[in-house]
Amino acid sequence: MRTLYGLTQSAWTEKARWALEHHGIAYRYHEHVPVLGEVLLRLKARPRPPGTKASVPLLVDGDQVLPTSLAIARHADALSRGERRAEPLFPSGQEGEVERWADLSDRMIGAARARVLVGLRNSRAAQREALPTFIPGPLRPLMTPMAVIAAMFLRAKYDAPRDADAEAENVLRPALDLVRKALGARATLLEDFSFADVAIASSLQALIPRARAPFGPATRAIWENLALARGYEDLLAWRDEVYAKHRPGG
Ligand SMILES: N[C@@H](CCC(=O)N[C@@H](CS)C(=O)NCC(=O)O)C(=O)O
Repeated sequence: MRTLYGLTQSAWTEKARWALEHHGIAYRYHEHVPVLGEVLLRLKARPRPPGTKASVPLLVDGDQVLPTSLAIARHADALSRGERRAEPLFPSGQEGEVERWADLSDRMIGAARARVLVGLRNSRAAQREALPTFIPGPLRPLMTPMAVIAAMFLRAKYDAPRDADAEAENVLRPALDLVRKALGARATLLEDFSFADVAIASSLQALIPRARAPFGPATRAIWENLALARGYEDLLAWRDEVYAKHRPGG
C-alpha cells in the first residue's frame, strides 16, 4: 500500500492529501515527527535530486518516490487517468499555469511557516499539541522542550526568515492581492477546478485555518494572522466555498 508521510498541521501536506483524495486514491498515512523522524525521512526520500532536502509530504508508491506536494498531485492525476473518477487537477494545456499557482502557494506557506515557528517557540500549549501522540498525557507538559527543539531545527533546516511580520507584508500580502485579482467574481482560478485551487485554498491557512482543520486550538492560534485576515475575508469565504464543494469531509 502506498504511504504518505506528512505533518498534519502543514498546508503542504493538506495539498497532497486533497489531491489524492480528490481522485479517491487509497493510501496509508504516517505522521512525520520533525527531528526524531529525520533519519527515516532521509531514507524514504532516497534517491532525491542532489541539494534537495528530505521533506514532507512524501509519497512512497512502490518504487516511486514523490517528494513534493506538486509531484504527488501530478502522480494522483496520472494514477486516475483512464478511470475518470474525477476531473483532472492539471487540465491539459494549462499545466504551466497550475504550476505557477502552486509555486505561489509554496511561497505563501513559506511565509506562514516563519510566523508559525515563532509562535511555536512562544506557546506552551502549541508545543504540547505538537508533541508526537505516543507521548502519554501526564508526560506531555514535561516534554514541551522537544517541540521547541523541533521549531529551531525546522527554522535552520529551511532557513526560515526571522522577521515573520516582514514576510507577511512582503510575500503573503502581495500574493493574496494577486489571488484576489485573478479570481474576481469567479469560483475557480482557471476555467475549471484544478490543483491551482487546491494549492491556494490550502495555503489560505496562512490567514486563518479552516474550521475543520484537524489540529488543536493552540496550533490554530499560532497559524492565525487576524490582522492580515481582516483585509481578505472575501478570499476566506472563497476558500470555504471551495472546500464545501470539492473537499467533502475535509
Ligand atoms: N515544496 C515542498 C515543501 C516541503 C516542506 O517544506 N516541508 C516541511 C514542512 S514544515 C517539512 O517537511 N517539515 C518537516 C521536516 O523537515 O522535518 C512541498 O511542496 O512538498
